[in-house]
Amino acid sequence: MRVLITGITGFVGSHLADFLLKKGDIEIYGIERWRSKTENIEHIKNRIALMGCDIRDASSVKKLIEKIKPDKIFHLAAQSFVPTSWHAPQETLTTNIIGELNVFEAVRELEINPVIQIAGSSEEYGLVEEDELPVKETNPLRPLSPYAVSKVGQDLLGYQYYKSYGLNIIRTRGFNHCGPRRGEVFVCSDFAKQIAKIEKKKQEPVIHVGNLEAIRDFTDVRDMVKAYWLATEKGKPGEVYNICSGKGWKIKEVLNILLKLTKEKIEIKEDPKRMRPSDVPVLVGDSTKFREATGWKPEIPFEKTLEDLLDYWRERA
Ligand code: A2R
Ligand code: GDD
Repeated sequence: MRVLITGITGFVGSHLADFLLKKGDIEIYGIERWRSKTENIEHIKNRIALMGCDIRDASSVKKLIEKIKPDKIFHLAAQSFVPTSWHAPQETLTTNIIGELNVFEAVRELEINPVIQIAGSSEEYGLVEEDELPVKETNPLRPLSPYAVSKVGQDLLGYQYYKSYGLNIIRTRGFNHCGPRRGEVFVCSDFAKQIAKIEKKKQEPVIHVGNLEAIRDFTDVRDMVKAYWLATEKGKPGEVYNICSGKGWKIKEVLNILLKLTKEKIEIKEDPKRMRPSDVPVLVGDSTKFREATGWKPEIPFEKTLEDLLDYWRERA
């Protein structure tokens, strides 16, 4: 089987490649840009095929897909950081929506029909009312950032290409996920990295934080990539599935778990620059539909995920 992972140099893509390599019998293709950092896939670089491609460039995407003729595509490449989407809304919408359009159009024009997984997001739900929790796939989408809008666009474009052209598109809405290799700007990594630096005396014993009141539903990335695989094996084209643990954690609790893993005495300081123009207050999901379709359930406890993430940063601080 030939599998293409867009976004293989990123957090989720690199873990998905690890997972597929363990399965065996799969040729893995990934894309890189000339300035891509390849640290996340350094350990597997001789076992995967990397090809140059920018997802925003239709001709580059078409040539890539024509060469590989993949059986499955995991479309993970994206501008994935919510705050950046306020500073660079156009780049976010272009990369995420037009990038995906380029994949669909290439597949359509080449008259191939691989299974395509689209990495949507819990951010698509945005503002969720108390009585709508835990959120089901049928909940209204009320996105609160340009990033969230871009993911709604990706999601609906996936639906439309399935309906109009019969493309084998399966949409997943992943709730928050973390673990080793998580980009340093995202909350768990940001806090863990600061703690690791404090331990090495490279930062004063003060941790800088944003909105600690938000509530998020976390899954370990290693469970998340298993779910993405199962989505392509057992999910139904045209359908959309929530992937989540079903448990909400206040960001303050996340910070407290991490602080318990260190002996350092650390002061907490709110940083107004880390506040968002509008932050989604609470996202906790219901993944019954996905669990019933695939038998998936998350296995790694969140505390273990945070421990592994802190160790990851300790090795790098
Ligand atoms: O920045 P790069 O060159 O290392 O590649 C990133 C890739 N990417 C692109 N690839 C090709 N052309 C582009 N114009 C382009 N822009 C970004 O997407 C990297 O490999 C990946 C993003 O990785 P992370 O920021 O670590 O995201 P993560 O957490 O792995 O998220 C995966 C998916 C995304 O669609 C999120 O929106 C969703 O899960 O939550
Ligand atoms: N990044 C960050 N830094 N977030 C903070 C901080 C901080 O110092 N302090 C509090 N937070 C809060 C944010 O305001 C947000 O409510 C929550 O922590 C999570 O923020 P992020 O880790 O940046 O993730 P996200 O929820 O915005 O988006 C991530 O999850 C989505 C759902 O899976 C990204 O991975 C998206 O790409 C993904 O779609």
